[in-house]
Order: sequence, then C-alpha cells, then structure tokens
Amino acid sequence: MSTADQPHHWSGHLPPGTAAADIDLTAGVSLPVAWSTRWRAAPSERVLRDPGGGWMTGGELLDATASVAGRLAAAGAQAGDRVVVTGVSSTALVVAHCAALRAGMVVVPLNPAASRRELESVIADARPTVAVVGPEHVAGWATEADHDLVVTTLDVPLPEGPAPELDAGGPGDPAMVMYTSGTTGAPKGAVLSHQNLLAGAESARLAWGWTPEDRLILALPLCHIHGLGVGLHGALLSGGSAELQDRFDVESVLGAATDGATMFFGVPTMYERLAQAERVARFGALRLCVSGSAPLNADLHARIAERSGQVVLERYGMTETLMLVSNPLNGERRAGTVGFPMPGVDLRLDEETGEILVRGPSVFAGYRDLPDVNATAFTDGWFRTGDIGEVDGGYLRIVGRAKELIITGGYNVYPREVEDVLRAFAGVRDAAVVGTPSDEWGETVTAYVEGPEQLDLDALSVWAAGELTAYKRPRLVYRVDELPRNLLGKVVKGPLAPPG
Ligand code: MLC
Ligand code: AMP
Repeated sequence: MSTADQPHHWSGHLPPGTAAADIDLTAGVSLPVAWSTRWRAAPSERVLRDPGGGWMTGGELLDATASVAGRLAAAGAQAGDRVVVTGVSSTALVVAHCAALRAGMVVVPLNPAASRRELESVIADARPTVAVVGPEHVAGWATEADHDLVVTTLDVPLPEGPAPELDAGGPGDPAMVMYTSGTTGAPKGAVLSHQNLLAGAESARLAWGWTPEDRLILALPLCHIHGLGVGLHGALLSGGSAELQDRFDVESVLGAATDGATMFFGVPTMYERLAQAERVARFGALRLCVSGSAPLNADLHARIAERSGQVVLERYGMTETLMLVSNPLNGERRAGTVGFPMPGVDLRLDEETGEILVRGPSVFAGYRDLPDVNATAFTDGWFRTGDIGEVDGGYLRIVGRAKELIITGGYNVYPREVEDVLRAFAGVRDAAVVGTPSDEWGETVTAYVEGPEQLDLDALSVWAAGELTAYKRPRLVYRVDELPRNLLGKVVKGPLAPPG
C-alpha cells in the first residue's frame, strides 16, 4: 500500500483539541467498573426503557444487577464460568447480562430464535453453569441438553445469595463468548475480554460524540455485537439512555425519533424499510444515525438524505473486533465507504490480496479452544478480517470478501453450515449455498441441491427451518441434476444461477 493509499489516521475522529496520545481507551478498567461508577454517581437518572414502557434508573440497575449476581452465584456460577443469556429485548434481559458481567462470569449471548441443534452445539462447546432463557421451548431444550445446567427465566427467580465480589474482572479476563458458525460449519466461540468490550464501547463513544444527553433507539437484537457490544454497552458507558424495542418496527422507530430520542443504530435492511415510510421525514430529528453490519448502498444513503435530511453514518465492524472503521461524525460522510479507523484501531491491507488486517485493544485474542484456527486467524499479531478493502482518498471501501459469507438483513450466514444441514436430508447428494442480490435483504440465502427429480423441496425447506435460525434458512431452493465441479470434483459456485 503506497502512502497515498493509507486511510486517514484515527485521530481524525477525536474532538478538536484532543490528541491521539491523550487517549487511553481502557482507562476505565472494565465496563462493569465504568457502569457501576456512573450508576452510583447518578442513581436517579433514567437509563433504560423497557419495550413495555417502564424506565429503570441507574440506582435500580445497580441494585437489580447486584441481586441477580447473588442469585447466579448461589446457583453455583463462579467468576469465569459461562452463563448463557438469551431472550428478546427487555430490561430483565439487560439486567441478567450486566449482572453476570459484574460478577466476573462470562456471558454467552444467544439468539432467542436459535434452533435446537444450534443451542445444543453452543452448550456443548461453552459448557455453561447457568442458562438464563426467555423462550420456554428453549429452556426445555437447554434442560434436556445438559441435566446439570441450571436453567432459569429472565427474571432469574433463583434462591437469594450474597452478591459475589462485583466489578472485579480484570482487563484480560474473558467477559463474553460470542458464537459464529464460521467457514468450517462448526461453531467458533470468539472470546472477548473485559478490555476488548470496554475499548470497543469507548471508541464508539469518542468517535460518535456520545454523551449523557443521548437517548438511543435500540431495536437491534441484543445477541450480536451491533446491538449488544456497541448499542447497549455504549449507551450504558456514555451515561445516556437507551429505549429498547423488542422488534424492529418502522413506525415505532419514527415515533421515538420525534419523542426524545437522539440516535438510531441499524442495519441496511432497516434503513431500506425506513426510507420507504411515509413519515420518514421524522428521521431528520435525530442527531445521529449509524448503519453497519452489511454494506449500505450509496443509492439508499442518498434516498434517506433526500427524504429526511439525515446523512447516515456508515461504519464497519466484526464480532471478533468490535467497531473498526467509521465515517466521521464531523466531516464528510462518504457514501459507499466505511470511513477511516476508529480510535485505537491499527489497520493495514495485505499487499497481495487487499485483505483488511487489524489490531488494537478491542481486537479479541482468539476463539475458544481452537488453537489451529487461531494460528491462521492472525499474522504477526494482526487479525485477518476476511474482508477485502481498498483505500481511496483516506477512506476505506469494502470491495469483497476472502471468506465465504452471506449477509442477509445484517445477519451473517456461513454457507458451509447451511450446506451441512441440507446434505443431511434424505436424497440430497450435495448442496451449494450462495447469496443472491436482494434490494431488501442485501443478499438472499439461496441453495442449489443435487438430488433426484422427485426430491421434495418443500419438505427440505421445512427440515432446514427446524435446524437453523430463521435468517439462515434458504429462501430460494433449486434442485439440480449435478452441481458444477472442477477437475478435482470440488463444487464451483461461480456458474450457479437460477434455472430458466
Ligand atoms: C428476518 N427474516 C429474515 C431476516 N430477518 N430472513 C433473512 N434474513 C434476515 N436477516 C425472516 C423472518 O424469519 C420471516 O420469515 C421473514 O423474514 C419476514 O420477517 P420480518 O418480520 O419482515 O423480519 P423482521 O423480524 O422485521 O427482521 C428484519 C430485521 C432483522 C432486519 C429487523 O433481520 C434484524 O434485526 N437484523 C439485524 C441483525 C443484526 O443485529 N446484525 C448484527 C450482527 S453483528 P418467515 O419465513 O417466518 O416469514 C455484525 C458486526 C457489525 O454484523 O459490524 O455490526
Ligand atoms: P459478524 O461476523 O456477524 O460480526 O459480521 C462481521 C462482518 O460483517 C464483517 O466481516 C463484514 O464482512 C461485514 N460488515 C460489517 N459492517 C459492514 C459494512 N459497513 N459494510 C460491509 N460489510 C460489513
């Protein structure tokens, strides 16, 4: 990469008068320390609004998280033990999450719509002590998966116990394990330390000028890094507040936008739906709207700006690294690019492939118990993102992926996992899964299955629906007599196209 091709330095995100050398993203020690300090200092401030409408103050969060930490500990969970937390957004879900973190336990967030197979593989790998579970059917599966596991509901109605030592997790201690299915099809648990989580949230706070005056509309699920690691953690760190919504609904978001909220974070599919709403002009009332998790096309960016005056700020991140690159709060937000590195992030492009390599305090140290995978995930301490970038005038553009990945509605789907599920269906000889471009979803998961003419594609879809979280399920399924292969017999996906 020539000097001209370097992205702007992250100091470009800092407020005027602040130098990069003055920044220590981890000075706050850990999120639990930073949060509890804030809650103690301002116990009557409203912090979290439940989808049901009730607010929780800092003082209530301080007490509720200490109490739940005591109950988790009395149930046998110690610092370092994994605690699965899964449910649709609510203050109870957040309390359980923060309580476990405050007690030094390691949170394993899980999508509440996960299939039984997915839940079982997470439990087998993470070996949790307690599972805090919203949906009743998931609680049943969890109990059957591990009879020693203490399974409880989101309110954690377990016997009381004295609170364990709180806010004592050290910067290098694990704080969360987030599962991604990965290119091998098997789940990989990205281990994020307290330092990673704090640095990631602090970097977003600095770059986006997040203050105690802010109120975030939080309609993203709280089981992925976007909603949880940036949205929730950042809101609690900034001293501002968050309005939780238990599902994404255009009218609820636009209603909140003109009713006291200041920020919205979303994925492009959400912006596409907002752009089409009659009352989209309301969106202009917000101070800041951030898009990420998938590419936001320049046309959509322009449509939102035209119809609402809102110039969406696009950023790029990953579960393993938290937020990496962002357009600036002040300065040009260049559509079709993701901006330049976030505070604390070092970034370079692989000279041969253009792959984006990163390092910094928010970048994880590796996947749980996978030394072989970890050995190739890093090069000389730089994490290989698997995304291909290009720098143009100091701004990074994501131009492709070195990894096989489909992004649908901001959710990542690894083709290998879906192919493994399809191959297990009677009659299917082989399967190839690709993304088909879609205006609404970005990409649509599409399967080509090799099998006999009488293969029942409807039954196959029903089978896949039982095995996979809904967003991973192929929405388009085509039967083929034979998948295209190279001389070695390996399936080549390039020529795959819908019949006719
Ligand atoms: C829902 N469906 C999806 C889907 N979401 N299908 C494909 N892809 C998706 N993402 C299915 C539903 O199961 C349903 O299927 C049908 O689509 C219509 O449902 P809907 O009610 O219209 O969808 P909705 O519930 O509104 O969900 C859309 C969405 C949601 C955009 C709100 O997908 C979402 O919350 N996406 C955000 C994902 C996210 O948080 N990603 C961050 C990852 S972290 P059926 O068959 O039942 O009718 C990351 C790092 C980073 O990437 O940088 O941030
Ligand atoms: P996940 O593994 O779910 O954390 O998703 C991370 C991946 O999402 C990245 O490696 C990128 O491929 C993709 N991604 C995130 N933000 C963006 C963006 N703004 N533009 C393009 N891709 C993105």
